[in-house]
Parts: sequence; C-alpha cells; structure tokens
Amino acid sequence: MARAVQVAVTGAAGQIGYAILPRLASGEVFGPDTKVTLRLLEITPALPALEGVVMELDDCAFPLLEKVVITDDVNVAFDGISWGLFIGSKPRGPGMERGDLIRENGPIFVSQGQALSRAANDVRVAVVGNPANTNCLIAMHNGVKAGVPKERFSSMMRLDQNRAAAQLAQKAGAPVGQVSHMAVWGNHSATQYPDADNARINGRPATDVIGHVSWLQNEFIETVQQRGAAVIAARGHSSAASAANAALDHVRSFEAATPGDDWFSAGVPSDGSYGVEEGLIFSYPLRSDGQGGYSVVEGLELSDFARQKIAATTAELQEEKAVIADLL
Ligand code: NAX
Repeated sequence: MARAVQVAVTGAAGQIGYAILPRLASGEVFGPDTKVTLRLLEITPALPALEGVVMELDDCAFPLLEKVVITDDVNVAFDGISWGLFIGSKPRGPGMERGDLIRENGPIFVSQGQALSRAANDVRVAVVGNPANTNCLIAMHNGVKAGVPKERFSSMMRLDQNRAAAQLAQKAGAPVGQVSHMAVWGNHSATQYPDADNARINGRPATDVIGHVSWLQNEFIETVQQRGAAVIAARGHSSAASAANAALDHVRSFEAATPGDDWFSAGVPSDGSYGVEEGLIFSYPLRSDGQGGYSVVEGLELSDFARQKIAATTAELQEEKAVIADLL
C-alpha cells in the first residue's frame, strides 16, 4: 500500500453520512492503493446511532478501511486529517428563517475551523452543511487563524452542478455524460445561477443543441434552484444519496487534474474574479491542477441576464456574511 489518508466526516450519523461512509471506505475516491481511516464526529446524543453505522461498516469488510474513530470531540476527530467533510449541522426548524439558521449553525463552524490546527499539513475542507457557503466562510476565517491556507476551503455546489447537467441532458435527449462545462455561480440557495450559456453537450453549445431560450432562462434555472425542495416534497426527506455522491465528486475534482478544458463548480474564496466581492465563498467554474492547486476559469462570456443573476446571488452572500460578521 503506497498511501494512507485520514478523512473526517462530521454529522456522520445523519442521512448524508449514511450514504457517504461506505463509499469513502470502498476506495472509489482515493483509489485502490490508499488505505482510509474515517474519523467520525457527532453530537453526544447521536453517538449510539453512529455505533450502529460503524457496525455496518465492519460488516462490509472493506479491505481498504484501516480504522474508524467515532467521537464527540472535534479535536479528536480532526487529528491528522487530510480531508474534512463538514456535513453536520442543525436542520431548519418550523418557522425558522434562513438568518436564524445561519446564527444557529455558525458557532459549529467556528470551533471546527479552530480545530483544524490538529489536521495534517495538506488538509482540505469541503463544507456541505447549510448554509454551506457562509458556514464555509466561518470555517475558513477560523481555520486561517489556525494556520490553514484559505485556498483549502470549499463549499459544495456539486449537487447543483450535477442537477443542472441532468436537466440539460434530459431536455436534449442526450446521455448526461455528454454534458460538460457546467458552471453554477454563487450561493448554494435559490439564488444560485446554473449557467446554460457556457455549458456544452457533446462539445456543442447547450444553447444551440436545446435552442429554447425561454426554457433555459426560466424552467431550467428554477428546476435546478428548487430541486432540493422537490426531492423533499416527493421523498419526505432531503436529498441524501445524491448529496453524498456530489460530495465525493467534489473531493475527486480537487484531488485529480481537471480533464481537458472542462471545469467543475465549487464555492471557494473569491479573488474578486467577475466583480464578486473578494473573500466571499462564491461558486465559480474551476480547474484543478491535480497537485492540490486550483484556479478560477477566467474570461467566460456573461450576458446581461447572467450578470444580473450573479449580482443577486452575490448580494445574498453579502447579507449572510453580515449576519455572522462577529464569527469571522
Ligand atoms: P441530518 O439531519 O440527517 O444529519 C445531520 C447530522 O449532523 C445529525 O446526525 C446531527 O446529529 C449532526 N450534527 C449536528 N450538529 C453537529 C455538530 N455540531 N457536530 C457534529 N455533528 C453535528 O442531515 P443530512 O440530510 O445528513 O444533511 C446534512 C446537511 O447537509 C444539512 O445542513 C443539509 O441542509 C445539508 N445539505 C447540503 C447540500 C449541498 O448541496 N450543499 C445538499 C444536501 C443537504 O441538504
């Protein structure tokens, strides 16, 4: 075995945790030559349920799963990790506004950012727990103080990217594997802007293949923005298998070099590209160099329509930041 990697998963007894842990342990993310140690964080009342999940991991007999640590102590959870998947957070309760949720969950990401001082030098963090971009902002500010470079922090937009690709493929009657260059800009919320103008289907502009401007500017965008709510309405629970799958795609996209001139979408600290306020965790089209670095894809054409959408999602992120300014 050439490699070993330690991965922390927070909220590991939750729905997404249940869907993601077997796949992390199977070797499909870090490869067949890398042993995996899972360090699982939960709140104390959820530890018994987490023990049940670990029994199931045992019963999968994964050859690559070296060790599983379960704990309610964030410092134990993050000891020596190279990846932190920050999934755990409190769900929005009845009558709770988005601002209340941000205040409720913000402190979790202060202590988790601080505890990254225990992590390995190459640690990278993906924040999934909502509101993912702003929670990532909090984790980043506190993680930087703990010595982790800000470029190591990202929030998950991959579920939005995958949802957008699936919608375009279905409309075009094409296999989803033919959809490329799928950018989703901004916040993981109903203001996100899934960008069909720059997407391609089988190498051709998606707008030419689909040729239905009104569908692309209305139904397509709304379907992607509202997909999470539609899944809840149908299933009675929020997206879990697809969210776990997207988190694994997200990790793989940062680990491997991006193929060709394609790109992927993730929330990263803005460097001011495309006029977005520097420092916000903003989803951009990105390319990874496969060596731990990534860059924002520059120079994409944005119509006035796209610029308006990007301005709206930026404004929402600025408002969210104002709500938690004291946690930065
Ligand atoms: P669950 O409620 O099933 O699980 C969350 C788990 O987090 C629970 O087991 C809870 O005990 C744990 N938790 C709470 N506070 C914690 C803390 N301080 N430390 C460690 N663990 C803690 O939710 P699930 O369906 O798994 O979703 C998890 C999060 O992902 C939610 O915030 C959800 O909104 C968010 N999502 C984000 C998505 C994205 O695209 N960025 C999509 C899917 C998902 O909705």
